[in-house]
Amino acid sequence: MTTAGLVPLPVTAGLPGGHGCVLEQDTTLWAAPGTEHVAHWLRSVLGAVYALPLPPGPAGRGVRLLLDDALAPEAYRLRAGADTGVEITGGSPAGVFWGAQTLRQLLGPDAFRRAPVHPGRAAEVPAVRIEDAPRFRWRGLLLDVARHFMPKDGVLRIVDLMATHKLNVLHLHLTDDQGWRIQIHRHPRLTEAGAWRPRTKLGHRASPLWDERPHGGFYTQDDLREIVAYAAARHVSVVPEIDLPGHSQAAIAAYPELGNTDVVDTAALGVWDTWGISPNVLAPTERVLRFYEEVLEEVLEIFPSPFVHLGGDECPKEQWRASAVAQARIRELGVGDEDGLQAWFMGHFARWLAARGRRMTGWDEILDGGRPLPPGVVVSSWRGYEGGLAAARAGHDVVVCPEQHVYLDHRQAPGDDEPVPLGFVRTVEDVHAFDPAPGELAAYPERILGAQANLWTEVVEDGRRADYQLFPRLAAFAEVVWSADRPDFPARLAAHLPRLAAFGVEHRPAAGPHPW
Ligand code: TNX
Repeated sequence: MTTAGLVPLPVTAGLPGGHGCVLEQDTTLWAAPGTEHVAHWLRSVLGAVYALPLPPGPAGRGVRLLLDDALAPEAYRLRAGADTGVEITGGSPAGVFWGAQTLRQLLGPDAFRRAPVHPGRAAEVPAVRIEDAPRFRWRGLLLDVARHFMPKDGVLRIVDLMATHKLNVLHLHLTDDQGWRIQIHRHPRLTEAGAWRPRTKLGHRASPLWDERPHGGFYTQDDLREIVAYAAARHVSVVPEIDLPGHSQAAIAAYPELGNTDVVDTAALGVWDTWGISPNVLAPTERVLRFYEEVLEEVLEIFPSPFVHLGGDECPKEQWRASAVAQARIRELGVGDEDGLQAWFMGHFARWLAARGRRMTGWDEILDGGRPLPPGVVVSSWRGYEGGLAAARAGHDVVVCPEQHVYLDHRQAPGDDEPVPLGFVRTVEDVHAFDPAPGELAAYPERILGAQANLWTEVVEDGRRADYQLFPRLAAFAEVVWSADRPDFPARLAAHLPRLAAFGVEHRPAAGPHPW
């Protein structure tokens, strides 16, 4: 084996023979300007587990972090040996950081712990020569923190696990019918009222696993700034999602005037206590547009991401059909019908974001009705690949995330003994076989930003269950988006699971489900 069980697999990895490199108390670390944060990361991780200080030293020996702009930005080269020490050269600081992730994997499972279990055990890097670069530039994970809130520490831990797997986009689904999780100073009731829901009803899928408990929580703006900064130091960018005009009952519960007040008594609505899609959607009025512009102004201050996701999915149109206000709007705007009204709604925010230098991203329903999207809009293709193909044909960038393949809330084996026997069966092997660009989509490589695995959390109530649903499938997914060729995955995964276990991940065991 030439690859030391690396996941994701590098483009080329060779063991040239000869002795490896032992990192010792006096091993120095030299960081080219711009890569100091990688040095800091290495010191904190390896310092904790091997008590290695890695003091700054000369450029000629020890561990060296270098830049070479002849390499692609996220590419890196890693060389280690008794004579060479460890040299990581990146096309940019991101490349150096991904090389540092590979270095940690080469050290073995203990490198994933937070304190030494065998004090004095040497940190030994095998002799290797690795050349590596990612297949896609958008290597994403969606975390739905709306259906079940994930406390800040849990999110930071997920960012660490993403970095370990060289994933680089965290899509935070911050709002939904069942909860609003981002503090907005201008509209404080969004979290004062919208972040808390009463006992959830069993909803449409009767199972003891559907929580039936009151639930809530939200991030302050400083919490989110901290998450953004923590992720940025790990070359993960955070894309916020504010879902509209559907999936908005929590906002309407906080501010009833956002809803279709001529057809429902929105003042009587609470945060939705049922899974599925609420019929209570935003009213298509100027007042609602202004409200959300005010929300987004605060969102843009927190999240520097060039992409801002505004949902656009699953917006039931019954209330707009029944509402005199909405119907008058359709006539006044000349948009034809309710689909046209939704296109107007999303188009307004796409242009609003573009005027502020950001690009709107939306679920593939933003293509429904066949009206052209404003330039620069990105489509998340989740209902299979069709939306992605239509978007690519129309000249739009695409993030591929079909529910049939990469919805990690769905079960990972057949049988009733999975903790959550929901949805399509997607085994770790299925995820590893996922093709982000099948058929005609392959003809538009320049339009495919990459792919994303989505963890929706109706049935994922806490971090333990998130671990179980994510792993090891997220490792398989990460390899799909990083590595064009990926032979011998089972053997490498077997070497990788002990790393996850040492980190403290309660992954699904290879032998079968946990008995809960
Ligand atoms: C579909 S993906 C949804 C989510 C659910 C998920 C459950 C998308 C745009 N909508 O709201 O949580 O299925 O698997």
